[in-house]
Amino acid sequence: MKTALISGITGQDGSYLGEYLLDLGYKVVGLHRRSSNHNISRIESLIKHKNFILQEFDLTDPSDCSSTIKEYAPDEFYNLAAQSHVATSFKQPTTTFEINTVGVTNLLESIRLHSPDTKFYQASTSEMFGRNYLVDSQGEKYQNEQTPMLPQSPYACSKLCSHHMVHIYRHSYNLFGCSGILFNHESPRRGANFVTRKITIYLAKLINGLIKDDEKLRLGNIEAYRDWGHAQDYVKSMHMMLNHDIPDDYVIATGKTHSVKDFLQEAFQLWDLDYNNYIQIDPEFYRPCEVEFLKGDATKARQTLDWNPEYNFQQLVANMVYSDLELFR
Ligand code: NAP
Ligand code: F7E
Repeated sequence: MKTALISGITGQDGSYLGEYLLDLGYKVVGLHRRSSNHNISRIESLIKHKNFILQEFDLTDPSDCSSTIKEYAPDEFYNLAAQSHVATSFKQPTTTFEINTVGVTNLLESIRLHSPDTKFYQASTSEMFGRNYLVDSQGEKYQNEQTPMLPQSPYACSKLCSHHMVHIYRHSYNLFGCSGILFNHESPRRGANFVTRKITIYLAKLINGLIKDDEKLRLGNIEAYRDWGHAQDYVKSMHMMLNHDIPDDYVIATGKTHSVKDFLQEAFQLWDLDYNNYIQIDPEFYRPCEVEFLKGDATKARQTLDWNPEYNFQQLVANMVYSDLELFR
């Protein structure tokens, strides 16, 4: 039985990846940081599984990283732990770097010293491209593994630095390290302060009569474009990367892009509602620097890993809306 360690197990992706690996027959050690209220809502099903262990862990602590790696010497380590909110990273840049960059370095060093055969997955991000894109023969903008990176936030910069650290450990020490450059992926388990979930929670409350007459959905830049996929599809690519012969980096995306406005339109039209009557633009939710356009080209992942997403945009939106409708009924 293979052993996989997953940091960030209480997060959206950690919970789905844990379920996926247990189904594949892995022993899974889920690493979560201590909190005063034991936040395990996303992992209740995992905790009941006989091959699942939940262990306290903080990747900003080098000794914790080193003792955890020594204790399990896992076959695979999936580093999903992060300060993952872009807007928060402008308010907490140092914390963001401590978790997203120094923390990753702690893990890479621990693996190099104590378990060099452990395969390592790093959660890189499309945010690293920032404002850069390539243009295809039809004049369409897109990003792939060849697109130069130009981060626009402390979050993106912290992730780009750890992305390079994985390269350095791969080339210097022959460590099996892969970075998945994942574009936005969402689900009913998405954190409530990301724009998609903020929209579907508001709509579900509205339909269930839980919104006061004058209470609007306050949003920032609704002109931004994102390539939105489903987290359940995306976690499978992480396992595929670590189980390919050669360690490498892959863009994971649907190849379709939609604006925040499109998301609003798609969600509200499920109830024949016009979103314009319910939203209010609020400068509080604008960022000091914005990434305006993301559309990924995942040709390399399709051809090399045989990875393909199952959910399209409409199915993703419907999945999130109907799930929240049930949650707030
Ligand atoms: P998420 O829901 O915000 O989960 C992040 C996880 O990291 C949480 O479990 C959090 O624990 C944990 N964590 C934070 N600081 C920690 C620390 N110091 N020590 C240990 N654990 C810590 O994020 P996600 O959407 O699942 O994303 C997973 C990873 O993929 C992240 O690295 C994110 O940056 C990256 N990513 C996400 C997307 C996306 O669209 N979702 C796209 C590209 C890359 P708490 O529960 O205690 O907060
Ligand atoms: O914003 C705009 C906002 O916070 C999407 C993380 O998982 O994906 C995520 O980062 C867009 C941005 O996601 C609101 O300005 C408008 O243009 O949902 P988001 P993100 O910043 O794209 C990447 C790939 C990651 O790696 C990150 O970890 O929506 N927007 N109004 C808003 N965004 C938020 N959060 N809230 C608003 O009210």
